Amino acid sequence: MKLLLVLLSVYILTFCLAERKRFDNYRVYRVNPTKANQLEGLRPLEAKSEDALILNNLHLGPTDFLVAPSYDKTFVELLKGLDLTPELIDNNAQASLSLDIEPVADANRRSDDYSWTEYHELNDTHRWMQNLVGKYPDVVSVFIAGQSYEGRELLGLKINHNDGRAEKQSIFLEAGMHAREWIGPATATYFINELLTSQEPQIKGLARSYVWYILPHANPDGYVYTHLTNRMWRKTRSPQDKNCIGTDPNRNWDFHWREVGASSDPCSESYAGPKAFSEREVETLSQYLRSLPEPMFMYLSLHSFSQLLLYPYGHTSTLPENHKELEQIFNAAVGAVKRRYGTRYTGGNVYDAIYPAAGSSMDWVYGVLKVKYSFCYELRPSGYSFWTGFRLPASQIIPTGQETTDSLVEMIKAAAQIEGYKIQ
Ligand code: 0X9
Ligand code: ZN
Repeated sequence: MKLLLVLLSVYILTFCLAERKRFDNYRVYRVNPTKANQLEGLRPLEAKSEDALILNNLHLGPTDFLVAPSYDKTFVELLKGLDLTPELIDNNAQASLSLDIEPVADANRRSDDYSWTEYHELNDTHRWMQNLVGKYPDVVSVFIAGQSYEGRELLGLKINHNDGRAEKQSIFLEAGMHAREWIGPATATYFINELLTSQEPQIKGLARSYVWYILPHANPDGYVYTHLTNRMWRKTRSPQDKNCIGTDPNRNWDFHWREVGASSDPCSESYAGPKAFSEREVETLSQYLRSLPEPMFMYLSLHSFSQLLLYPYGHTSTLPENHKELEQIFNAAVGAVKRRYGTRYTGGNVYDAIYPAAGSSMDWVYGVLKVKYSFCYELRPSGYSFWTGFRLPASQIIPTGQETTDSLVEMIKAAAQIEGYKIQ
């Protein structure tokens, strides 16, 4: 029996290792296009993600490329033709990735043994949420916000203190839309834990004043893929034309879909999909959001990275109608995120603060569901190294969780104050 188990483990291990995409001798280059013709010259690379993966959205300004050794020469020559000089950021991507491989989950770990000192696999987090229902049966339930292409559930946690308050509004927090942005889901679960266990009066008040819906993994297939195969995966996992896989779920929402800052090339990292709501994750989540019984007070989306707080819109530089109020809330939230560790956030409306990007969840909820307070955090780290940015060390989960909780407390307080609602 023991031998069988050993053989089985060896088989599983070999299978997984064989499956994992490797980046041996791939180089990471930073390129800084400053002219429109340079940007257009780089555009064809969007369709060549196997050769030169663009690690952020192609736009004017520093952009990191993960380049296969077989394509290195062609890449450098292409840049030369565009009068661009690449900066070498990493000479061997695989060596860097190997350094931050997470410890293999311990099969003997107790099911209530969940921590914020490591990044968790999808099933771990789903199991943890299921267990919370047993621990707080009067307050907690799980909800299924939709399904993924590969048939996984979009499992979330609802927190509702049934204390007789009439007409509570909801706050929906979504994370993990982009698969490789691991700090988002980790911060979402940290925040769940705060809402359930904190003795801090402000947090207790927050937990009781709203009906909370928290969805740590809005793109579960992608997240699993970042654990098993390719740490740098961003999109969903649905097959598309040109033999490419996945759509950017944060470009797939039916609000000014594909108008700007979104690609029509299936191989691009910001592919908007063949049509709005083509992705099962996005379509089912949108239906779920529409179906919620309580009026939605606020929608929050956690991404990483760059330390930005963003509000609508992504498709235009025209500011949303209540931008003065959004700015007021923004100031409260950005002030609070700094309090504990001095973490500096900037931001504003997506279009100007980051880059044009149409079809995000935040914009759809604001524009279609008419939720007045819709925000997106681009969490730690700061800076624009897209190569290291998605690989925030696990030792930063707790500080990120703490400062984001500080920020959310002040953000919601500021929004509630505008509405004349008292959190208690
Ligand atoms: O490109 C994106 O989708 C977001 N940046 S990321 O590096 N996380 O991919 C920015 C888009 C604006 N964010 C939202 N509208 N939520
Ligand atoms: Zn993102």
